[in-house]
Amino acid sequence: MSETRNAIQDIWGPRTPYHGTWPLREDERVTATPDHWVQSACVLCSNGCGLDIGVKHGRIVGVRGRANDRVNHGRLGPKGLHGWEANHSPDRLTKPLIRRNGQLEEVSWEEAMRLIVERSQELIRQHTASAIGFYTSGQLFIEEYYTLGVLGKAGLGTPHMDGNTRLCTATAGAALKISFGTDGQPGSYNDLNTTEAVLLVGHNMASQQTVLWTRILDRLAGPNPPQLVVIDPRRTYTAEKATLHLAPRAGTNLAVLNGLINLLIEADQIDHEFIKAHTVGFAELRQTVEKWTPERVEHLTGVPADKLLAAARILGTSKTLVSTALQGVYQSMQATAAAVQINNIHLIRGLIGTPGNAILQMNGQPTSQNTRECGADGDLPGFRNWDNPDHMEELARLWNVHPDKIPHWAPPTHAMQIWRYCETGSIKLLWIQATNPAVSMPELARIRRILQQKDLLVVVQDAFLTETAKLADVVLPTAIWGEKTGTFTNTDRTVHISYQAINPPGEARADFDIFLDYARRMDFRDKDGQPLIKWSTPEEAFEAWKACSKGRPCDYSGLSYEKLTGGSGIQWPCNEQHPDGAEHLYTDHQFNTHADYCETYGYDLVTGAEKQPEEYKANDPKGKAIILAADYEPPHEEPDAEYPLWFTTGRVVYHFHTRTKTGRARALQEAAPAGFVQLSAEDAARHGIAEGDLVTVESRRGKVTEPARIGDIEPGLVFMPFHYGYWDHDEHDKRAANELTLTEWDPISKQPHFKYAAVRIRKA
Ligand SMILES: Nc1nc2c(c(=O)[nH]1)N[C@H]1C(S)=C(S)[C@@H](COP(=O)(O)OP(=O)(O)OC[C@H]3O[C@@H](n4cnc5c(=O)[nH]c(N)nc54)[C@H](O)[C@@H]3O)O[C@H]1N2
Ligand SMILES: Nc1nc2c(c(=O)[nH]1)N[C@H]1C(S)=C(S)[C@@H](COP(=O)(O)OP(=O)(O)OC[C@H]3O[C@@H](n4cnc5c(=O)[nH]c(N)nc54)[C@H](O)[C@@H]3O)O[C@H]1N2
Ligand code: SF4
Ligand SMILES: [Mo]
Repeated sequence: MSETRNAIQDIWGPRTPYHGTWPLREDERVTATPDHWVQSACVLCSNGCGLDIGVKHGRIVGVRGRANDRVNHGRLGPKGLHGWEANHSPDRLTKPLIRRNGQLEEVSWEEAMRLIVERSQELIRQHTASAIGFYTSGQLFIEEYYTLGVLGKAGLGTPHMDGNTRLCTATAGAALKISFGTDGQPGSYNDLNTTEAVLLVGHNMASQQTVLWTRILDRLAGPNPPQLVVIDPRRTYTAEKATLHLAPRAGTNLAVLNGLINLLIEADQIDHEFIKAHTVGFAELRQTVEKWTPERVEHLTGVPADKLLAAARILGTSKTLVSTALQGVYQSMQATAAAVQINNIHLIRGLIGTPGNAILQMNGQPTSQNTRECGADGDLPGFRNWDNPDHMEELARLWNVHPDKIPHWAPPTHAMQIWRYCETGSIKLLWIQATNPAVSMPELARIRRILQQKDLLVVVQDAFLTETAKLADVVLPTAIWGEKTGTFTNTDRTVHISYQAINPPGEARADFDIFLDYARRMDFRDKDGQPLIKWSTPEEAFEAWKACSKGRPCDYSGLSYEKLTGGSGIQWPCNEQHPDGAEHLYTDHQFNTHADYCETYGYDLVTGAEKQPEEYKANDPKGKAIILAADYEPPHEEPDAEYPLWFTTGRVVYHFHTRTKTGRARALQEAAPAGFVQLSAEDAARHGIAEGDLVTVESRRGKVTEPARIGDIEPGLVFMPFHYGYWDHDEHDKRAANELTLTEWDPISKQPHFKYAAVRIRKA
């Protein structure tokens, strides 16, 4: 056993003040000396740190950061250094399972696949392919999503395919599309090296992207440190380092952001020339934010007027700015409307497309960018527009099918609606891959009920017998990271290759091979009677995806497995014009809003109503960015006499989601073995609760009991991490935060609201 640091105690590692270059720091943790190293990247958050997997006698024995990678320069965080232990957990699934007489029994792959294929064919005969739904992930590889996207859209022709990315980064995609015409992050992580100010909204970067945070820590320790504005109702690790921490009431982001924009306009700290030459919609923004005076913002959000003024001064006077948003925005009220206001701050200040300026509408999951790019969520591959007949024809040509085969008569079904269709019985086969909705979806009692519905065949494709798999009718055991080859893309568009290092256990198979097997057995054909899916290896699938992405913003055509091997990850677009990738999009301030190129014709930000193509074309922004304003609306559920407290949920640094991996890595699980209820000293005192006392938290939908953790949170607000399901716990003792959350979603991105609900508490 050797490690370059104990990352459990020392989360971020030693400071090396930033003076213009990144000193080498090759973080490593191995339990034995590897016989060889295999190139990969970390899949335990969206940062996508480059790493090598150490292998000895066919087992993973550790990892080390890749010093030459542009993302992390060798650095790794606690999850990256420890998470791989889950690969060798003794409770990995090794055989397919089918439910018989109420019990899951081991069967052969032949039997399991035959059951899925026979049911699919029967449903298509009786009801059309619309009786089949896919709920996929933000944790597979490009090659897998693309294969899935093609077989779902051009093979089956079902509109019901989305990912858990709906819970994660649907709002990031929506906000980028609305402002700039298509998805795609305008800036880069490297902008943090020089920026004068950083705005983090609802994003606990110190905990959730620990390696990215070390860049900020090193800037703070160096000359010319950036000013840091953090907007979060809790005093997080991130907020602790802030120049200015604004702690608004849950669900009020839009009021705070409108207040900030109002102050920027009032102080005339805006770029009139840029606004005129490169944007549309400014007048309406000015009108909408006008009434959000600091006093009004303070009254509604609890953010003191002088703090708002101070924050606006930072945002208005710094010559460069990096802004990020994450779940405190995306999973809260008016998610897309608020995320778009962050884009608007950059647009009215003209801070985009140049070094030091970045908007990071953050991703969360390691490969959620690719779910969106490949159209395995409610999007079409290559950021194409389902409402644009030319885009549909392009896809049909690529896949050699008739355009009408590809569902596009309405927007693709979003995940919340897919679950609703399962509930009402119109979807009769739900195929779940690499996600654990029995812990991660809101309102778990409802989700368990749906999963157990008699006329719904539930297929779960996972490496572990999760809470969801336990309720499935068919369980397919899969290979995971390290056991299969593929590529994926992080938040700042950096594409990495991850090679297979070891064999999967038992009969577990790569998701890629399962999809190919299904496509073969279903005998999907193109227009000429040839097999629809013309690839059989990940590299061939990558080549097919390159062709599909060519000419679109996420252009991969200049990449190859060979080019991705040996050095650093590479950013898209990578093509003839940008042979080594591009740090910034929109360097010429021409945005992707042309009617024939854009991914959406837009929405009303408050109601979510979709705009008609004719309406968009009549006012074609032709490359100008779109400034869209929105006024504040109150949350769907607010505290009242019965449930007097706000409830919010999120993460801790040591665990990833439902802990299927981090709960099986010894040091991570020991560092955070159980859930907790975080509440303010005032609320604790009022209820006679002391640190560590068991607290019962109850909403209209359920109740859970966990120990109290007091402090670092606004009075009136209760926080729980959502990591703790019951796979390693008493089955009957339901303890997940999502027992309490509500089934509501953003009108535009359709992302569910995990960040507010009304609850009451008592000492248990
Ligand atoms: N350690 C760890 N890292 C992870 C993950 C993990 O599970 N564990 N998951 C990855 C994934 S998939 C994701 S999506 C990201 C998520 O990363 P984050 O978004 O940073 O994580 P959260 O803790 O869900 O939420 C962030 C903050 O939102 C705040 N918040 C709650 N309500 C509001 C509100 O109304 N307004 C504002 N401004 N803030 C609010 C919470 O207090 C919380 O600190 O992390 C990624 N990285
Ligand atoms: N209350 C509350 N709920 C939330 C959130 C919140 O902040 N608060 N955040 C939401 C967000 S942002 C997210 S991203 C979701 C995450 O929620 P989930 O997606 O449910 O979380 P994971 O635990 O990452 O589940 C991934 C599953 O995929 C399996 N897996 C890993 N690799 C592979 C693979 O290669 N192939 C296959 N087939 N399986 C694999 C793992 O074993 C695991 O069971 O939770 C959401 N739910
Ligand atoms: S920051 Fe994210 S990608 Fe990097 S090592 Fe940590 S978990 Fe892995
Ligand atoms: Mo996420």
